[in-house]
Amino acid sequence: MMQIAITRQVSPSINQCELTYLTRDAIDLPLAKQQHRQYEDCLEKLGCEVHTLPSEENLPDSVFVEDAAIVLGEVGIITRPGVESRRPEVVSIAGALLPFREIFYIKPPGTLDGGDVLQIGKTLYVGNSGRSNNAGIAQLAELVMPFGYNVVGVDVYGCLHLKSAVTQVAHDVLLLNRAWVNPDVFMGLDYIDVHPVEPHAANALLIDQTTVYSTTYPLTHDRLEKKGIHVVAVDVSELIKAEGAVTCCSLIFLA
Ligand code: CIR
Repeated sequence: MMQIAITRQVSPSINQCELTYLTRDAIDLPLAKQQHRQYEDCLEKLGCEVHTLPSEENLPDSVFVEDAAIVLGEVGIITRPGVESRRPEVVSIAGALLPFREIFYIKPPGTLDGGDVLQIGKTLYVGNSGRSNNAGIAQLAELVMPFGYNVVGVDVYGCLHLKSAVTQVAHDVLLLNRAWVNPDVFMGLDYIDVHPVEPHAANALLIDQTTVYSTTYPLTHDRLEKKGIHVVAVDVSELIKAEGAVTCCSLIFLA
């Protein structure tokens, strides 16, 4: 079995990206591309076989491949993103997943962004965010039930996606911002709070025993290390301006 990471090169139109909670700040395209390549190198060093899709000129947010699909051990779910401008992104992602998984689709009126889905074992926590609606969450629950997954809807407030508010940093440890999500939802799991001056710091990407983490949040990084979390830092500052972070730039699964 190989660990596969699907990524996509940064779109030349990334400066037209969707923004919800951030104000627009010019993105340096060459630097964004360079940071993205370093992110891919990091995934490779951690043992992933990186499959990079070519950039999509007219899809500004298409580097954020996480939102287009949910890849479980048994099956792939192609999402229906909550914003119209991102819906065409799923076509090529479905093509990229087809060799590896049987594919199912979220259909109208459902909407779902992969950034709202946090998988912990056989539980899928799904953010009831501005992007994912009840119909989308219900469809997901029905699709994954035959494979033994339990879907738990989670309220998020004040941030884009569930995984802006909480991610996994070790087998039984989460990193979260409790202003954006209620920690009580995740019973039985331990958690680390982001540093109060770094509200956006809850997005981390756990690959095996290593947590890929943005250099933008040094105070929270410190907290992770003090708790014994093994952290590898990557600079994705230009992608953060597009309201993305480390989980959203890849789809990682075993095949
Ligand atoms: C958007 O608003 O959809 C993009 N600008 C950012 C998406 C980030 N995705 C993620 O965190 N999963």
